[in-house]
Amino acid sequence: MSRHSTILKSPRHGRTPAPHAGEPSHGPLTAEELQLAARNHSMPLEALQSDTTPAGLHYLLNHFDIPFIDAEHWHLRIGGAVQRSLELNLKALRRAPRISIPVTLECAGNGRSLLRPRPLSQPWRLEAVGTAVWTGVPLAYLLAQAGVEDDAVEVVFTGADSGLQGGVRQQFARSLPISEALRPDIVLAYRMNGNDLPPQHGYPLRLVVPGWYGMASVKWLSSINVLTRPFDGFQQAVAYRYQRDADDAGTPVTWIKVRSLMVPPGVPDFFTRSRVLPAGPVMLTGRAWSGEGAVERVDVGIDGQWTPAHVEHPAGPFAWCAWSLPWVADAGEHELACRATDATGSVQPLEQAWNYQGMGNNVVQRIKVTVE
Ligand SMILES: Nc1nc2c(c(=O)[nH]1)N[C@H]1C(S)=C(S)[C@@H](COP(=O)(O)O)O[C@H]1N2
Ligand SMILES: [Mo]
Repeated sequence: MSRHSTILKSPRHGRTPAPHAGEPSHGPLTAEELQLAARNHSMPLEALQSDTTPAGLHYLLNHFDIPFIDAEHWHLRIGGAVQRSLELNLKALRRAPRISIPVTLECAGNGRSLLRPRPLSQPWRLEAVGTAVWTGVPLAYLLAQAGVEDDAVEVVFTGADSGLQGGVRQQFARSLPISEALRPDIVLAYRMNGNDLPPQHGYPLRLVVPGWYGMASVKWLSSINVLTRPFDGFQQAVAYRYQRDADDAGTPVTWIKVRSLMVPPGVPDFFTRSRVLPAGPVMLTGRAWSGEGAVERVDVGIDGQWTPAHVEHPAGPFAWCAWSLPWVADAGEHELACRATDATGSVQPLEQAWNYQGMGNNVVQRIKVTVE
C-alpha cells in the first residue's frame, strides 16, 4: 500500500544560495552548529520506550525565534482562492469538530551530522523524532467552510516566526498540493498530548501533516492561503530539496522514509555514551516508522547476522510501532543494528546516500556494546 496521492513536480530555478551555511565540511563541528544543537534538541533514545513522547522529550526544531503569542488577540486567517475568507479565533476553533491523532514526526535533516562531507545546518545524529497525540480541527473541514475554488492547486501555511535564511528575509511558510491539503487526517492542532501546545511547539495553533517530514507541519500558524499556482517561497523552492549539489534544482522533500531505532541496551558511559551490559538474556527493543507505507518488518543485526524482530501494531497509521527481539549476550564487544522495511518495499540503506542539504538520511543505526 502506498500513501502517495500525488506526484510532485519540482519547480525549476537557477543557481540557489546555500540553503543553510555554505559548502559541506569534513572539518570538526563549528560554533554555529553547536549553537543550533543547543537551541534545538533531539529525543533521548530511552524515550522510544513509550508510545507517546512527553512534550518535553519530543524533538524540537525552530529555524528562527519562538514567537510568544497572546492567544486573546490572535486569529487565523483563511483566504486566497476561496469563496469565503475566514477569520477564526481560538474559541471558534475549539468549538469546531475535532480529531485526535497519534503522529510520528521526524525532521528531514535527521542523520545529517553522520554524512561525509557534513552539510552545515542543525547537526542531528539519529534522534530528531517523536510521537505525540495532536488534537484539533481537521484542515479539510475548514477548507470546506471556506469553499476552495476549482482552479486551486496548492495551499500555503505561514507561521508567525520570521528571520533570515540563505540571505533571504522571510516568514516561515510551506505549502501542500491541494490533493494533500484535502486529506481527512491533517489537523490544525491546539493540543499536544492533551495539553495546550507548549510555546516551542507552536502555541496557540500548528499544522500537523501525518506522514510528511516535520517541515510541512507549520507552527505558530497565522494564515492559510489557497493558491492557483505553485508556491515558490524559500522553504519550498530552495530549502528542503534532495539536491546533488548547489546547482541542482533537486526534488522536493515530502514523505518520511522508513526508519527504525533501538533503545541502547545496558548503561552508558557519561562522556562517550558507549554502552556496557552484563552477559545473559536481554530484550532488545525499539520503534520503527515510515510515512510512505506501514512498517512490515524490522530485522535486528547482531555482529552482522540479521534476525527478524517481533513487530507490534502501531497506535495509528502514522504512529511508530514497537519491535522487540530477545538476545543472549555473551561477553565481548558487539555491534547491534536495526533495519526496517515498509509496505512499499523500501528498506533502510546499510550505506548512506549523500545529498547536498543532508536530507532524508535513513541509514541503519549501529550501537557498539561491551558485554561484561
Ligand atoms: N513556523 C515554523 N514552523 C515549523 C518550523 C519553524 O521553524 N517555524 N520548523 C519545522 C521543522 S523543520 C520541523 S522538523 C518541525 C519540528 O516540529 P517540533 O519542533 O514540534 O518537533 O516543525 C516545522 N514547523
Ligand atoms: Mo525539520
